[in-house]
Amino acid sequence: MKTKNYILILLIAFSCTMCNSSKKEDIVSTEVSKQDNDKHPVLSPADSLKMVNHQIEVKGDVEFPLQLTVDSLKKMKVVTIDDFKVVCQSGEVKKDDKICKGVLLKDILEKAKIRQNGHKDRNFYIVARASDDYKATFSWAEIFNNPTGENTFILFEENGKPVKNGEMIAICKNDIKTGPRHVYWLKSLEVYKVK
Ligand SMILES: Nc1nc2c(c(=O)[nH]1)N[C@H]1C(S)=C(S)[C@@H](COP(=O)(O)O)O[C@H]1N2
Ligand SMILES: [Mo]
Repeated sequence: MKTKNYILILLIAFSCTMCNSSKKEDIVSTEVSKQDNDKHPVLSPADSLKMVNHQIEVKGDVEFPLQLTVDSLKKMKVVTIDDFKVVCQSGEVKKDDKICKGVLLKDILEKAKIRQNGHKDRNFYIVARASDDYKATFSWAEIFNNPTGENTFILFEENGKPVKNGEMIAICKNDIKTGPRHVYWLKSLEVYKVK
């Protein structure tokens, strides 16, 4: 009887060490993939030119899908944004614009008209996606029921010149670190309902 218990305890102890070692491996592997994701690939001028879109698509759960160019944005209500800094999550200042021009994301979404089924149907999220598949996410409440809605823009001009890295950039001036939701090479604005 005693030996049986002893073997049982040994077995339990052994399986516990196995669990721990596999957990450690998991942590190591996610750390490695995180590092890879953080790397900023340096593209050749030709490759970065391939990332440029002349129009952005507004699609998903909208009544009027749109294809917007810089010219079509200029025909909407253009706003001027002063002193916009792009700050990476690391704290590094990546860009310091004295003046930019753009259109409110809110105005674009109102034009495309989110397909809402009654006033309680407001659990939507909006993905600003770039050609390199970099993306940022906004929520319906942030844009339509929060001051962030008055601070989220699609830019087409920086310091009196067309924007670099594509023709349009999504930004959120309200963010603490503005780098993450600064989406250059912008390709689409996608509206989805939370399932
Ligand atoms: N399309 C695209 N937009 C992007 C990124 C990216 O990799 N691709 N990097 C983001 C990050 S991490 C930061 S800090 C800012 C500034 O990045 P930059 O240093 O490449 O200008 O842009 C953001 N927008
Ligand atoms: Mo960043």
